[in-house]
Amino acid sequence: MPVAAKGERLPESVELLDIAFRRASKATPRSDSRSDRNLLRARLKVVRSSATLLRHLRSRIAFAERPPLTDFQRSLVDGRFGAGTFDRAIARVRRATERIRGLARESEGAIDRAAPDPEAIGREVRAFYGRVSSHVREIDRDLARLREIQGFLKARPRLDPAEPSVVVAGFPNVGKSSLVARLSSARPEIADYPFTTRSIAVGHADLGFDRLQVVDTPGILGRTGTTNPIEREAEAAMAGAATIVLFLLDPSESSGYPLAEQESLLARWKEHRPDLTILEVETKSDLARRPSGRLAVSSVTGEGVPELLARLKSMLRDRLRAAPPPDD
Ligand SMILES: Nc1nc2c(ncn2[C@@H]2O[C@H](COP(=O)(O)OP(=O)(O)OP(=O)(O)O)[C@@H](O)[C@H]2O)c(=O)[nH]1
Ligand SMILES: [Mg+2]
Repeated sequence: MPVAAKGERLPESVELLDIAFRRASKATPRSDSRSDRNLLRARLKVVRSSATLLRHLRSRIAFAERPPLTDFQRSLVDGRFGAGTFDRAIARVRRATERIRGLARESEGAIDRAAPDPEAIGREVRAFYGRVSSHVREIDRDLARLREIQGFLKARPRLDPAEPSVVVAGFPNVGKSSLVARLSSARPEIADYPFTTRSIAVGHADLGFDRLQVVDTPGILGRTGTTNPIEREAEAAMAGAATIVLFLLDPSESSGYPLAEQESLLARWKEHRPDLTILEVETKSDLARRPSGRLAVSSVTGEGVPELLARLKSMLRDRLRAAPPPDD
């Protein structure tokens, strides 16, 4: 049995091969003829070990297939792990399962042809184990990645793609979570320092005709080349927003960030993603007000919140009207 140093996890491929080969070695075919038993045992080894491997590999990718990832989840995964990483890992695992299936078929034929020579049969089984092992070891990093991605998604809310959603975004500490708590059922942590929110969270708001998913995100600084995974998660949520991005600006600057920097982040997003529907809102209106033409809200006094909800409602109604009729 493979041994790992204390506290260290064995690579999934090593564990998996160990289980598959151990299970296969317990094959005890019944037959009066010794040479029949030899042949059957060898065939069973191939069939059982490949079946165990295939079952495990299929279960490793099942989380991404039943049901398939939503566009929003895909955006989060691409943002965190790099675009294409997920697809590549899935494709490589699928390819390995096909190769193992093919190898098993070929080996069964080769074993039959090698019979009744016990040494030749043994050689074929060992050759099968060797080839299968190298295919499984080759996808070790992909298996580890997929495990990581599965854990990441498990810790994130799953948005319903059939319901509208609004992603609340902006610089750190500008009052995103406070507004999410005002608008929805979510009860996020609120504190007077940046990066209080570390990952996305979702609450629901009742708009009368629809249930709106309100997504809280970590703050974004948007400095080129220095984004950390927490910021990337917020950017991915914004980029993958199904319906509306609520971009918050804090003109009081009590967040600690100059308004000019917040404005320039907003301008960059508008320039690079003209396809997004962005609603610009100024926060902390109890502390600072200025004639900007934007909606102003205060999560402390509640000022502007009913107007904001009304605006969201009318934007969603417009989208519903603009959307093509659903298929029968
Ligand atoms: N006066 C006033 N303070 C507010 C308002 N909204 C939020 N704050 C305060 O601003 C600070 C930051 O609020 P959060 O809601 O945690 O801000 P955030 O944007 O979610 O912050 P991060 O998650 O760190 O990015 C807290 O001290 C809040 O109490 C507001 O409308 N008025
Ligand atoms: Mg927050």
